[in-house]
Amino acid sequence: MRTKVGIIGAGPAGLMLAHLLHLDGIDCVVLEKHDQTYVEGRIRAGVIEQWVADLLIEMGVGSRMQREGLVHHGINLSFADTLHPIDFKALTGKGVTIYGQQEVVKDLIAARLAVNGPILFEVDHVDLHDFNTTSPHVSFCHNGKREELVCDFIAGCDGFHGIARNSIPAGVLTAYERVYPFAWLGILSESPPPSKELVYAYHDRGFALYSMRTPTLSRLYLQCAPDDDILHWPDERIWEELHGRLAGRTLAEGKVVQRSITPMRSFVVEPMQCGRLYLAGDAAHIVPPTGAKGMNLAAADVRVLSRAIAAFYRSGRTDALERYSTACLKRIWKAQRFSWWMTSLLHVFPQDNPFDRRRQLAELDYLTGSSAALTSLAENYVGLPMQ
Ligand code: FAS
Ligand code: PHB
Repeated sequence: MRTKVGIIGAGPAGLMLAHLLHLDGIDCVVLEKHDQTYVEGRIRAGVIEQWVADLLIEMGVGSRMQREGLVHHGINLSFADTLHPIDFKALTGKGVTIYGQQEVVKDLIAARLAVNGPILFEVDHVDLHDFNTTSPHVSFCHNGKREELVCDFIAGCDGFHGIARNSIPAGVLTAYERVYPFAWLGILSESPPPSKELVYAYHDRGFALYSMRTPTLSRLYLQCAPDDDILHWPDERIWEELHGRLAGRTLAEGKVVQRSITPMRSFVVEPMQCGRLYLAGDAAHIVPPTGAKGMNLAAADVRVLSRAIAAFYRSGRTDALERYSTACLKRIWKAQRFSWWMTSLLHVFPQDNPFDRRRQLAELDYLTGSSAALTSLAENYVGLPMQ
């Protein structure tokens, strides 16, 4: 098999890259280890920054998002028994779109299949070779047969637990990491959310987030212990905590149709490339979901990578490819800072003492009373301008 770009992983990063390259007339092949149903059923992010929503529409894969997505003009902060609405539209002129990551993935896979773009599901034993040469290749098994994909570039879009990052020789990458002393227990519940827009709650009993997928399907999160077991969280206990941590609103209960516990970490590797292998999305960086940046950063990486690859095929120029890491890392570290700040502001840290609680409450009080501080929160949340 021969193509221009071999893409490992059919998550938001890999699929968006494939469609952006297709729109530039550049051939690529997507290799995914799971089957289509699994990939399209995975519950993850739900907040799409304004420029990402605009890009999905520009790419021609945004029509269902425009029909079914929820456009929000702000969020709410809940603390000290009070709910504080924050109007991003008034502060920045922008908002966000609430539309499940798996819906974005479904739309991108449908677009890929509609243009007969090669996407192979259920591949395994994926190995990357010779990416320090001008003709890298990928070996893998598909339908029990060993295959070889020869290409000009490899895009490692295979997430945090993928093989691409680990294929880079030791000593090339530097990793930066912070692991948080808590996790998120997330549920999907057939119930209306407590507010039309998201509620981020700071409470002595721990953080809580009241998000949604539709006006009748809520996505709710609770701060829990990092090694907590989902079996220790029967529905009654989950609802008791969700009621207990919410101020100024009543919460309707419903049937819990999905539940999971997600560890919390901040992680970045530098550089995000080695020879003709380019890392994008969670393969290169992880943010705690408090800032809702995960999927949006993946989109930013492949926006930069697709332009750099297109410049190479258009004019043989390699400068944008050489600058790929530097260009992406500027945005990634700002998103890391914002996600760490939101996480530090809104979670209860086991090692903290009553002084820290008062400090967090004072910061929330300052934040909700200062247009300067609110504007900083708003512009980071809706998405900083793409360079
Ligand atoms: P992904 O992990 O989405 O995709 C990588 C793909 O590569 C997967 O389909 C995987 O199966 C495939 N793959 C892996 N190894 C492979 C191999 N060897 N061969 C072939 N394919 C391979 N962000 C938020 O903003 N809000 C949230 O609430 C939120 N919740 C999250 C919950 C969880 C459990 C996780 C893990 C992440 C969550 N995130 C959230 C962050 C999430 O949105 C990620 O940032 C986003 O999925 C990143 O997209 P990709 O980089 O495409 O990686
Ligand atoms: C979600 O809807 O899944 C969601 C929203 C905001 C976050 C994280 C997750 O910060």
